[in-house]
Amino acid sequence: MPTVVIIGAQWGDEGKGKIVDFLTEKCDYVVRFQGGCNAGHTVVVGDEKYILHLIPSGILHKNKKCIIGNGVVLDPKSLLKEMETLVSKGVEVDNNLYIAKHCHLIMPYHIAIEEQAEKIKKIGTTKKGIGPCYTDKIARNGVRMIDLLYPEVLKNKIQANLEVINFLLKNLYNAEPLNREEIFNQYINYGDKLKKYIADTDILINQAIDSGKNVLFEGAQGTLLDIDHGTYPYVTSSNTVAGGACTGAGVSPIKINSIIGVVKAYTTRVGGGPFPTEIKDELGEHIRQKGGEYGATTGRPRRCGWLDLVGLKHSVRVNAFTGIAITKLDILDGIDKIKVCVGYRYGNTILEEFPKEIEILENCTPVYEELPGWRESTQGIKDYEALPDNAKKYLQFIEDSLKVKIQIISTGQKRDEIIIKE
Ligand code: 2SA
Ligand code: GDP
Ligand code: MG
Repeated sequence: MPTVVIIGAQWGDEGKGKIVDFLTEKCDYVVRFQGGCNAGHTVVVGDEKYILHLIPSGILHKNKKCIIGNGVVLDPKSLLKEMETLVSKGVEVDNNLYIAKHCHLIMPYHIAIEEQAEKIKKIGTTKKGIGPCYTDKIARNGVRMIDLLYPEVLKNKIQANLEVINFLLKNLYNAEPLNREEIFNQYINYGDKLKKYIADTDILINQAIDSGKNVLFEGAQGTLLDIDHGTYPYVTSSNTVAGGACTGAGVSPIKINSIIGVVKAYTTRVGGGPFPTEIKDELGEHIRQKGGEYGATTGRPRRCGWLDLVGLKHSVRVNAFTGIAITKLDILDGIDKIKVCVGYRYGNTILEEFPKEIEILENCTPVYEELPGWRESTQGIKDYEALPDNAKKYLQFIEDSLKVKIQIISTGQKRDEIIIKE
């Protein structure tokens, strides 16, 4: 604190939601800065499970301000549904939520285009329209939150965009064109419902930082899914790395104090793309079942594998983590021998750095070190000293390899199943 960025160090689903919720206690503001409702951040409080998609995971705490920053792509329909679900569970979503005037909106045509594009180029996206929305943003065709309050602007943008999209849908994909009026009316209606939340969030966040408030930036997806630094083209369409917090919220890098990388004790990936340490036998299935490794947004089974230090070293470099939070250590309980990937074998060479070429990554096989597992349960342990010796050795091995301090160890889904090690 006072400003901390939380980043997924692998391919997402590391347990960022749990860590953000835990750290929110000490924060005043929680800010999402990239991605959209593709994210699924799970927080378990008591017996209640919440899955946050667009709303920052800090929302479950009273008197904290939650901000959807300009770097987010926002689907108003999805946001309204999420707000409704939270309110129905007794969570306050009112004047504690702010939405950037200049965040871009996911439109029905983004989802329609992605639906078709995925049939041809199988990335394994969440089909939430994320890529096509960022495409429009970069091509300067985007519809932004504030446009909902200016009907003429909104109408013109929808009309111009639909001319192209409907041409593509009809002639390229042989799919149904979309109705301009319908979309316009729908989005004007969203504007009515959401206008009270629209704000100059960059001003709000900077004022908060300058007046000494604690601000937490909540990353979505993970470093290896970053549009620039991930396993392109099998990535999401935003900057998931720590630098994304600056552009996606309007905050200078000199105002960031710490960056915590969230590292799952093993690796998972959902969607297509290379995954050198994937475990394809029954042990992979065991981890999937025990770890509940199913997409928090789509329900898709996640691919499971061993910890990959080559990918993590890349992640440490591009983010400069000041600390690490290890999650889901408990899922490894009872596994006899735990493998850790320390290099990649590619032809006759051993690679120590994560390759940029997808074709190389696809043909790498992992070089493993094997560490002894532990029989005891670590679930719910709150005191570092109470961990089994071999669990401590595993953590030490990770810390020594990555040269970053492990500050937090999560040992269960619940808020208080956590070890603070500083
Ligand atoms: P997209 O939809 O354009 O962002 O998809 C591009 C790739 O990014 C991956 N991606 C994710 N990976 C892990 N978790 C995500 N959130 C959900 C979750 C995913 C789900 O929490 O489980 O429910 O399936 C997420 N969002 C995007 C995606 O799988 C593609 O590989
Ligand atoms: P996120 O996208 O990074 O927030 O992660 P997800 O919510 O998609 O997936 C992480 C899953 O692991 C969720 O079901 C969490 O409740 C769960 N989880 C987080 N930390 C732990 C932990 O230490 N142990 C166990 N067993 N589950 C955890
Ligand atoms: Mg997730």
